[in-house]
Amino acid sequence: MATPVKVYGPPISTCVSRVLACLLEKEVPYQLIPVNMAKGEHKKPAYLKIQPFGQVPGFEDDGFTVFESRSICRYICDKYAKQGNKGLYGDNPLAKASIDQWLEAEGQSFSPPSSVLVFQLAFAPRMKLKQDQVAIRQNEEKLKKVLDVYEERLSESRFLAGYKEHNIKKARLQSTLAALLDDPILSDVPKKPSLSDVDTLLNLEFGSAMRINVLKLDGTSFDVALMNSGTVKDLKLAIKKKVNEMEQSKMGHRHISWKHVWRNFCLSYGNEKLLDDNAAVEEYGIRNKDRVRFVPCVASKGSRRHSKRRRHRFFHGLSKRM
Ligand SMILES: N[C@@H](CCC(=O)N[C@@H](CS)C(=O)NCC(=O)O)C(=O)O
Repeated sequence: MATPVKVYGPPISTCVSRVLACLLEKEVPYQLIPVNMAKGEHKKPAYLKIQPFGQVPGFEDDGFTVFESRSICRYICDKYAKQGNKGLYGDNPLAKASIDQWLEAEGQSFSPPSSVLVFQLAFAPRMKLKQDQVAIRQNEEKLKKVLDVYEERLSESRFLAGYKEHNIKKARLQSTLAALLDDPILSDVPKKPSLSDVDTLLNLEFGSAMRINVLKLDGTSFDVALMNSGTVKDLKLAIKKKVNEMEQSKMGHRHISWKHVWRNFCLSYGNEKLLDDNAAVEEYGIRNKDRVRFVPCVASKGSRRHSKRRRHRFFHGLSKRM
């Protein structure tokens, strides 16, 4: 039976426990060798042969030594790739690179301020040392910036690091799709098409959907695709999606309050206002390649909650925005 790997140092040290956590995940048997740091054992020549900087952890496997806790973890993951948590260090080059980058960020950006804070806030009082308030403030600031980055990353992904194979395929597909959608021939296709967008576009090809031109207040227009059986409400949704997309593709995306738009404007076809959301657009006589336009609509009395001045500001903004 192979001799267990040796880890030197007290498990209370975060660097030692980092290595222990990795060994446990990879189900690797280990032997924990105590190092009495209070007595300065980590600075003695015998220990310096294992860890030349006189720090814990030290690590030994088959008579070879490795130091630096994160390098020890990488070694463990590579050597014991086929056991325990197999995906711990990534199962493809991109995942590995992602894990490495976050390990570096942890080592270089997170660890320095958090170590100072752990020492100042947890250990200094126990050791009856005076806390350094300046160091605490400065490192809280530094740590906050790092945590903001972590927060941002974790808002879009469950873990800081790693790419699953299917996410890589999805990302590749999305980038190929984005390149394709840059072609002017496909200008109708939304930049992030949903399944129903694709469905509508296919229906456009087969004649069961229509393309409607929408004239804005500033005289410019854009096209939207709508199923032949679509209602006024569907048309409004398609317009909202398209306008939001056009706004997003411009620098400095502005928020449009659609509730207010539809309270003050409606769509019209010819001389008729499309006032019934549930009516099919075909009932208004709208067909493929027809044009609808935005027109001011006098809202019913109950919904006129804004002052004249505020409404004026809103109309003005809308005609500039859209
Ligand atoms: N980068 C090293 C840092 C090691 C480290 O700072 N260890 C601390 C305990 S967590 C230590 O040994 N401190 C005592 C000293 O530096 O003299 C690693 O990750 O292994």
